[in-house]
Amino acid sequence: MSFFKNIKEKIANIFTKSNNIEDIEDVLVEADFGIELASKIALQLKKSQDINGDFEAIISDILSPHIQTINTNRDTTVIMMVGVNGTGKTTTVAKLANYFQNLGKSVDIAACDTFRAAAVDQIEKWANKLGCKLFRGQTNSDPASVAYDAVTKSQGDILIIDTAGRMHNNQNLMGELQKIDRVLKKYNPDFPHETIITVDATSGQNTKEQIKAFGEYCKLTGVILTKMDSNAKGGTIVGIVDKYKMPIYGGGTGESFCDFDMFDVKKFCKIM
Ligand SMILES: Nc1nc2c(ncn2[C@@H]2O[C@H](COP(=O)(O)OP(=O)(O)OP(=O)(O)O)[C@@H](O)[C@H]2O)c(=O)[nH]1
Ligand SMILES: [Mg+2]
Repeated sequence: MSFFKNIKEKIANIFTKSNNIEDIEDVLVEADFGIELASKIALQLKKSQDINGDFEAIISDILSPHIQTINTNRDTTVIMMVGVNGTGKTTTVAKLANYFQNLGKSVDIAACDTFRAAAVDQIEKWANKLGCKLFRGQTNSDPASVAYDAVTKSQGDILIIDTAGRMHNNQNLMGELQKIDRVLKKYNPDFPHETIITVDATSGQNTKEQIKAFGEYCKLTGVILTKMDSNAKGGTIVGIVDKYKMPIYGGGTGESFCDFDMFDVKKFCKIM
């Protein structure tokens, strides 16, 4: 089923019954578009003669300019994954590693979630499965020193840094993230080339708060949407892109390292 099929069906139903703009707005708000964007889209659809085509075009217009691929045409591309607890960072590290390996790139991983032994075990399993070199420290060691060690020793085409999940309103933990970022920049001012935030597609409007808060501590360069296979309602990513105009790099659709793709706007927006 397409990501937007449910919404389209609900909107089409309203059109056959009442054509009431407030009802359309309600469907979009319920689908996590956010009130402002929902009103804007509902107003545009009000005049529509072709609800399917027009809805698809509106979504496509918002997303298309921001759907991008990650540039890896450098000697070493350093990518740092950040995000709130459980949003899918570690799984996405594995997914990206697999994706880049399939493009013929060698990928190293830095296990900078040193807070939990289980976190290092989790990324180590992925690294072994994928044949990636892993840089790791002891449990509770300084994540910034693991990052520094990795960045000085990595010989991969790409180095992906996994970080611990943190609540965006926890200043201490956000400060530690800044420290990793600082240490990388000290080694090379261009590092990390990408700081990608994972957002859980089912988290709705809270994701905007997450992006705002993480963006205050490190320069976010893109978003990866995770858990698109679960009961995500579709609007989250549209709302984020509309508000922050940031690149969206792809989406996770399951728990395996294969369950990922860079966004294809046509496929993503197709509502029939
Ligand atoms: N269905 C589904 N599950 C996912 C997806 N991505 C991650 N998960 C699951 O979500 C849970 C959390 O994923 P992790 O990758 O450990 O998330 P994390 O952000 O690294 O978590 P912390 O390190 O604890 O902050 C795991 O059970 C994953 O298997 C996805 O795209 N779809
Ligand atoms: Mg993790």
